[in-house]
Amino acid sequence: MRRLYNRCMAFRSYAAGLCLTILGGTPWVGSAHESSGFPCQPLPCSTLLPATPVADSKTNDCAYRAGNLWWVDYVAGSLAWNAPGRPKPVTVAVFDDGAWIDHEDLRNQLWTNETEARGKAGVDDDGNGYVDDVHGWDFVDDSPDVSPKGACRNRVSHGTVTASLIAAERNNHVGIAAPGSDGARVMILRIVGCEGDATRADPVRLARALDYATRMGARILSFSAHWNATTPELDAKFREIADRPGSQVAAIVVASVPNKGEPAAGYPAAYDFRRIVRAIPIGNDDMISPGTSPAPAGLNLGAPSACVIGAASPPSQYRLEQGSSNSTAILAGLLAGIWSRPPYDKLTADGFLTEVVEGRMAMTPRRSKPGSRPPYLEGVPLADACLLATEHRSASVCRQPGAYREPRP
Ligand SMILES: [Ca+2]
Ligand SMILES: [Ca+2]
Repeated sequence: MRRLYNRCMAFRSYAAGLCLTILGGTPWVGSAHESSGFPCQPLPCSTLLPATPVADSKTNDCAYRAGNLWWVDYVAGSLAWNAPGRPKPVTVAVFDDGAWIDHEDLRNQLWTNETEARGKAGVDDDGNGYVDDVHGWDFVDDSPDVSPKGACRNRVSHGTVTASLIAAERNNHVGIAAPGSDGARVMILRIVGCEGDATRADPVRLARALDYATRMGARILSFSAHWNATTPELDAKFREIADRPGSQVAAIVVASVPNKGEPAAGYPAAYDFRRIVRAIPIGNDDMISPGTSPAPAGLNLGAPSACVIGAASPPSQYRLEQGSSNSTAILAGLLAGIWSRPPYDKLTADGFLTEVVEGRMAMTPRRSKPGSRPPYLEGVPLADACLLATEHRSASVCRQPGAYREPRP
C-alpha cells in the first residue's frame, strides 16, 4: 500500500494528474480461507473483540450463525433488519474495480435499471447514453459488463468484497449478511483497473461515473478508495453533489480514511463538504487503527476494519480481509439500512444527515479509543443502528454504551 501511495505521489509530481489507490489493507495478499466450510466455521480472529451475542436468531446465513459476523453486531447492524415498517431500499453506488455480480451473496442485491432489464439487447432503451446498463457501468472499458477485467480477474476482487459488505443477501442460508442486506441495493461502477493506465483514475472517467450515479438515483456514493490530487472540474462535481444546498443531485458521499500512515486522508475524504461522511477504521481492540490519516473535522464515524469476511470469487468464495475499505463499506451499508426504514425513509439527504447522522449517531456515547496520532485524541463516535426502534434493541452493543469516554481532568 505504501508503495502504491509513493507511486501515486510521484505521478502527481510530474504530471499534476490524479491517482486512485484502492485501499483495503491487504486486499491482494490477504489470507485465503478457501477450504471447505469457510466461512461457516468459527474463525479465531472473530473472538478478538468483546464477545457480542448473535443478536438476530432468525438470520440463517452460516457465517452469522458461526459467530463470524461480529462486525455486524458491533455496529448493531442487525437492528436495521428488524426495524418496523417495510424497507424502501436505498441505492448505493460502489466506485471500485468492478464486482462479480453472479456471486451467491450479491446476485439478488443489485440495483437494476428496469428499463434496460426489460429492453432490447444492444439498444439504449432509456436513452441515458449507455447501452444495456442493467446493473451499472464499466467506465474503464466503456462496457455494461461490470465484472473485473484483465489482471483483476486473477486477484481478489476488491469491489466484490466491498459490495458484499454493503448489501450481501441475508437469509439465503449461505455466506454472510451485511447491515444493508435489506435496505441497500448496489450499483456497480468500475472506475479503476489492475494494470497500466487503468490503475490511475482519470478525472474525466470519475466525473462521468459521478454523473451516472446521481442521474440514475444513487443516494449514497461509497468510495473505498482515495486519490491524492484533484482537478477544478472534479472539485465542482463533488461540490454540487456533496455541498451545495438545494442541489438536484445531492447524495451522501461515504469516504474512506486510510490507515497506512499516509500524511493526509486523500480525496474525497479531504473535502470539507457537508454531505461527506468519513469512515474511521477501528481495529480489533476498539482502537482507532494505528496509522490512520488525519482527516477534516466533521461527520467522522468509526466502523470495523479487521477480521471481516466478504464475498470474493464467484460463485461462492469468500475472503477474510482487513483495512479501511471494509470500514467504509460497512458504514455505507449501515446508513442505507437505517435510511431505508420509516420514519427516516422520507428524509432528504440533508435531512437524514442533520437529523440522524449528525443529530443522533455522532452524539452517541459509544466512542472508539484514541489512536496514536492526532487528530483522534478523543476517539470517534462508533457508527451503530441503536437509534432504530426495534424489538431487538436488547442487542448487547446497545445495552453497553460508552466503549470509551475521554477522562475528565
Ligand atoms: Ca441505457
Ligand atoms: Ca448470505
